[in-house]
Amino acid sequence: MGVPQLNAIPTNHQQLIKWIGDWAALLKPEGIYWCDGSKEEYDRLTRELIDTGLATELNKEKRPDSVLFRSDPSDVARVENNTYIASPTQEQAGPTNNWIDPTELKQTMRALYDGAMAGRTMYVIPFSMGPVGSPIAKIGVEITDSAYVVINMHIMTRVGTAVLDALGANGVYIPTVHSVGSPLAAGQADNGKWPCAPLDKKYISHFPETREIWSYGSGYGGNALLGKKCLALRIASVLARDEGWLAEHMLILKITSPEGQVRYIAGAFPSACGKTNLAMLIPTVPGWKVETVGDDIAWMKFGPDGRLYAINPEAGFFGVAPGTSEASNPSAMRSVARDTIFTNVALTEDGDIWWEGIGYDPPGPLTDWHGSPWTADNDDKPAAHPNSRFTARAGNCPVIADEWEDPEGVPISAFLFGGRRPSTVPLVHQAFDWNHGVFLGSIVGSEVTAAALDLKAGTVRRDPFAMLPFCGYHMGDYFKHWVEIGAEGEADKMPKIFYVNWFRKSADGEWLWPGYGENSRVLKWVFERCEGHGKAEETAIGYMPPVEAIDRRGIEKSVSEQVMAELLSVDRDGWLGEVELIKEHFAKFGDRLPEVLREQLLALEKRLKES
Ligand code: O2Y
Ligand code: MN
Repeated sequence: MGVPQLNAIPTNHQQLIKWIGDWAALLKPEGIYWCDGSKEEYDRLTRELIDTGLATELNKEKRPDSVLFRSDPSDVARVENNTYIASPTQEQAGPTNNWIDPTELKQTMRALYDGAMAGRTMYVIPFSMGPVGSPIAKIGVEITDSAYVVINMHIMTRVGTAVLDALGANGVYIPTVHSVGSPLAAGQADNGKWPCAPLDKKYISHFPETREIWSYGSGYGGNALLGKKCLALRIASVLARDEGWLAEHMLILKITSPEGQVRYIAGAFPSACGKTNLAMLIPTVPGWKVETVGDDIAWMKFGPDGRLYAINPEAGFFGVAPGTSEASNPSAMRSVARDTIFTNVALTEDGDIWWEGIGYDPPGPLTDWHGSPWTADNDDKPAAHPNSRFTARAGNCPVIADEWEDPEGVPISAFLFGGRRPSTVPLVHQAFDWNHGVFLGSIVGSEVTAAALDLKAGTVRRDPFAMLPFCGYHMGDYFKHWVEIGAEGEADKMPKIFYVNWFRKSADGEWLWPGYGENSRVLKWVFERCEGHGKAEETAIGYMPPVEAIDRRGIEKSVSEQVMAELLSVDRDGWLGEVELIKEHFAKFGDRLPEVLREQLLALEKRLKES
């Protein structure tokens, strides 16, 4: 006997209906429910999650229409070691991805999926990455046994009937399968406990050739909301390579000058470098305005005028809570004032949320992310998990740009790359041309602290284009794709490329640059360079602003002329050391490293030696 349909099948797409039926036969859920994306559906599922004890309803006065979830301690972040790019050969996945033979991986996972949804509902989520019907958008369908995933997908993507209408009877969709990997025996229930499988049974698998995503064992974030990192980056990067566009780990911001001139800038930064803060920055330079188009992912295609147009494929923000405050990001604080799903933050006695770095002391005893009592004396253990999150609607962001849902996208004038570099890398420098910019993207990295990872303090962890965990194929071929995109475009219509570093420190370990809203001073120079009138000097590493070209009005005391000169100096010896590190980094890509990048490195070395 087939699995019961809990509601009417809302599509004539026979291949999709068959695909759902085939998976239901393997997963053996109690019933199949097709999501319509309505508010009624969101409210009903949220109510069920509250009633079963998995979610806590927050104080309606303080945090309307918002809930808090606490995940299992084994399920608190993306699991990079359990994330696979299962292309036919290991060479196709390249040296930066975990690889398992796709046939073997599918066999292992099919065994895990057999009966995995017992006692649970199988939700079918039709979703669009990007405004429904946009020429840049893509449709996906996620099967999941997690109502938490459904409500998060409601916020992070466009879900439901409109998507099925756009798909029609024969449209193309990306099939994605997710199970928390915790089947229920007859009469058994979760009883408020977050369902997931142990770490060694978690699999986040991508099959680039067949454009499939199979996820098992985790209910958290990027492992489970399959539209985000899995589809919009890992699988989309493969589609972009094959179809001639770009799928990037980039924020998109709109900047308006006091004269009303508008430019759009996209920026790639490794995770935990303040991307959401930069996307929502409040400029300190008088008269300038910054608005948000996206905070994490950009999809870009050439428009009819030969410029690159970007959409934000997402509809919400899955932001890190700790450190978000009125001081660091007031717009994010407004975005989470209502309609928000919080995961793993702390709960106050009066039913509101709290996290480390929220900008005020805990208002009293808390319940921590484990669900245990917490007081300020427990400060050796954080009350909120360091990777605790908010899922907030982009439409609730007070600085969301009017055109954030424009199906045609916005024309990009500049790309920013950056990482955390306490030394060597200046506040800002500009690539000489596109290929030099690709070189800058290919060497993005952050210095790691002693505690992080298994690396020596001071080691630079390279994260090319901030895509290290997100590129669905060989990174050397990805560099080649960037070179080819540049060759396809007309030089004067392509975005100008910049490398920024907000994290430079002095010899005594003090931050040299105040960051946050003050970064608008650098954005202003970037804007002026795009307009063709920003002052710049040619140096061995690229074009750089002379000290007076960065507007310091109002911060002349905290960032003196001398400090500015240090921030904008070329550390010749540091860069010569960097060249040796880049050689080691490039060696990993063997003969798949484009010759152009090898030439860029040699040219940099030559310029430095001659300087
Ligand atoms: O840990 C997770 O599952 C989320 S990771 C994430 C979420 C939002 C935006 N970016 C990231 C990231 O790791 O780059
Ligand atoms: Mn990200």
